[in-house]
Amino acid sequence: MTFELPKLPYAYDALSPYMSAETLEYHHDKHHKAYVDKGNELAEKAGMGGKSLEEVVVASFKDKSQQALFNNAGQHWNHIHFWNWMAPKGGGRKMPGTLEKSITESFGDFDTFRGKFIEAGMTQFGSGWAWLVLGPNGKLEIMKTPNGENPLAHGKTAILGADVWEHSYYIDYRNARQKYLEAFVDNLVNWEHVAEMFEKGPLKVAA
Ligand code: MN3
Repeated sequence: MTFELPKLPYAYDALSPYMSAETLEYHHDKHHKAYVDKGNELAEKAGMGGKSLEEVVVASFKDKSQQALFNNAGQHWNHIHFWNWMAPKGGGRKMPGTLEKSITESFGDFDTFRGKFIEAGMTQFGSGWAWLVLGPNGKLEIMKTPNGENPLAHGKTAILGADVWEHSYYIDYRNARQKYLEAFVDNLVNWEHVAEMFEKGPLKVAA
């Protein structure tokens, strides 16, 4: 397949004031577009043009000579979902019941989940991502990864991810990553979409 830059699922100013139009213009139109363009070029060169995006992510992670392809394909996957993991008037603890039940069973309560997710983003040194993933026994787990790495590369299924690269928050929050992560959980998360990914269950990727 050819990687394509998806349209944002909302207007550029729809997440304001928690994420500005300026941030989304740069993040989507420049950063994500660059991953798509470079990813297509490298996938073609690697002879992986016929694979699905998920297959390219898994195969290029295993083959260390394809690190550059992995970086771009991984980031393409991450950002496709990142745009959908946010919505206007999102965030907070109002979410579909099955997901709420699983968060409570996995972490004890919502506030513990919130604290652990934010902590993962805060302790990811440098660029990377904080994740909520489906664990092996149906429980939910928190993960963090550097750069373009994602749970998919490790055989896990992400149902929520927060981009903690500086390009995701520096315009709106400068160096205050904590404030950005708090706003992400409290005001931006599209819990409906997280619940949809939760209901779908583990991703199966042949590579
Ligand atoms: Mn990004």
